[in-house]
Order: sequence, then C-alpha cells, then structure tokens
Amino acid sequence: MKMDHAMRQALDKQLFRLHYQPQIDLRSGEIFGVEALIRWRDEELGDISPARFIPIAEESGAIVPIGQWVMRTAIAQAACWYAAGQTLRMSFNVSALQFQQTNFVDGVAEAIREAGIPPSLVELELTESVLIRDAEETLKKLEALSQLGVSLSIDDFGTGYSSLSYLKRFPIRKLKIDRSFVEDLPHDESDIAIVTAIIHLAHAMKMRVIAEGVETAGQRDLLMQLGCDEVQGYLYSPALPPDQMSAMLAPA
Ligand code: G
Ligand code: G
Ligand code: MN
Ligand code: NA
Repeated sequence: MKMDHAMRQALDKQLFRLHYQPQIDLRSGEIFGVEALIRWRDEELGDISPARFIPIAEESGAIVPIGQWVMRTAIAQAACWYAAGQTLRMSFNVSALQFQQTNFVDGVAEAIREAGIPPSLVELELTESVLIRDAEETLKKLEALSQLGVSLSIDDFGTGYSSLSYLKRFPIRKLKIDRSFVEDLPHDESDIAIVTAIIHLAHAMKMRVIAEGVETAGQRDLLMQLGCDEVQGYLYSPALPPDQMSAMLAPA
C-alpha cells in the first residue's frame, strides 16, 4: 500500500507535527486545555489532511506507531508548558486499534511518568468505536486509565453507532459535542434540542461537556446559556504550532 509506506517513512523522517487548538472554559473565558491535532507536510505532496490519511492509517495499522508518536509528543509538550508554569490540560485522539493494543495502558503510564507531569493534565479523546468492542477488556482498560488519573472524553459524541449504556459502565469524564450539531446553531430547532439534551445528560451524570467547531459568537452565546462547560473552535483559534500556542497563553 503506497500511502501506508509514505506514512511510515514520514514517521521515520519526522515529517509529522502536532498543532494545538485551545479549549476554553466558558465561565472564566480562560484557556483550560488544548487538543493535539496531527499535521503532515510532505516535500512533494504538500500538506496532507489527517481527514485523509488517518482513516488509511487505521485501515493499515500504521495508526499504532503514529498514535504512539502523537501521545509521546503531546505529553512531552504538556511537560514543556508545565515546566514554564502553564498548567494546561493536554487532550489527544486515540484510535480504536491503538486502544486495543495490549500494552496501551502501560504506554500511557510510562509516557506520563517519563514526562513527570500530573496525570490529571492528560485527557484521552475516544470515539464511540473504541467503546463497542469486547466490553470486558474495554472496561478494564478504561478503569486502569481512570485509576492512573487521566481523564477520558468521548469525541464526536452522538455520531457513532454505540448505545448510551456505556456511559453507565465506563468512567467517562466528558462528552464532546460533535461539530455537526453545532454548525447550525443558534437557529436550527433540532440541533438546539440535541445539544440541550447532551448538556443535560452530561451534567446529570456528573460529566463535563465541550462543544467543538464553535465559529460564531451566536453559537457561543447559546452554548453558554445552555450551560455548556467548554468550547473549541475557529471563533477562538485554529490549531497552532507550539510556539504560536505558547504566545497565546497568558504569561505565567
Ligand atoms: O485537524 P483536522 O480537523 O484536520 O483533523 C481531521 C480529523 O483527523 C479529525 O477527525 C481528527 O479527529 C483526526 N485527527 C487529527 N489528529 C489526529 C491524531 O493525532 N490521531 C487521530 N487518531 N486522529 C486525529
Ligand atoms: O474529530 P475531532 O474532534 O478530533 O476533529 C477536530 C477537527 O476539527 C480538526 O481537524 C480541527 O482542525 C477541526 N476544527 C476545529 N475547530 C473547527 C471549527 O471551528 N470549524 C471547523 N469547520 N472545523 C474545526
Ligand atoms: Mn478530537
Ligand atoms: Na470530533
């Protein structure tokens, strides 16, 4: 597979980068955390979007070493900011295949230990596809991660095929409202109903809730009025390279 070879080479040649997008606490207006998002610039092909290569990496298995690199790089960056006096929570995406590796939890623990940051600064964004397979194994891993002190959030909430029953069984701390439900706020009646329901569900179960893809003040104002805890989106900032992200952070 051509693309798979190119991705493994990109990893060797260190052509991947992580950019960081701020996540804002709606009550304080402060940057609470960041989401790490992978970027790939190839000498010949130019920028290749993760929307294109991540699904191929998931298919081929290349997502395992790529995901490992993402985790280590994101945690190392969190340690860098932490050392500079910025206690920023670091979120990163974890694919199903990566999560299913038997040594996944140990890898997370080791990366945090090596970086020397509080585990509470680390947040894993899992999609519903992570939660539908072998419930027993999944439960064990999620509990081990939770014991470790890292926090777990459900990405693209409401767009997958899972039932809601996993929310009862798994130690999930946060729901991430998919951007497809945010796009047509504050006008679309169905989206208002869905977003209201997700926020109520999250709070009733003692979880936090973040809305992604927030692009307008109208969307933000409604989300604030509905009690959403955090927001992320172009209204605040796109994902930025680490130096630009550092510049955005208030001086420690
Ligand atoms: O950053 P952008 O909007 O282009 O990302 C497109 C898609 O790629 C999103 O669904 C996002 O979750 C995914 N993505 C970005 N970075 C990573 C990553 O490091 N790991 C995984 N598994 N997915 C990622
Ligand atoms: O699936 P996930 O939540 O990991 O994907 C995040 C993706 O959403 C990234 O590719 C990021 O670049 C993109 N993104 C972040 N903020 C916005 C936004 O305000 N509008 C749009 N259209 N995309 C966004
Ligand atoms: Mn995400
Ligand atoms: Na998402």
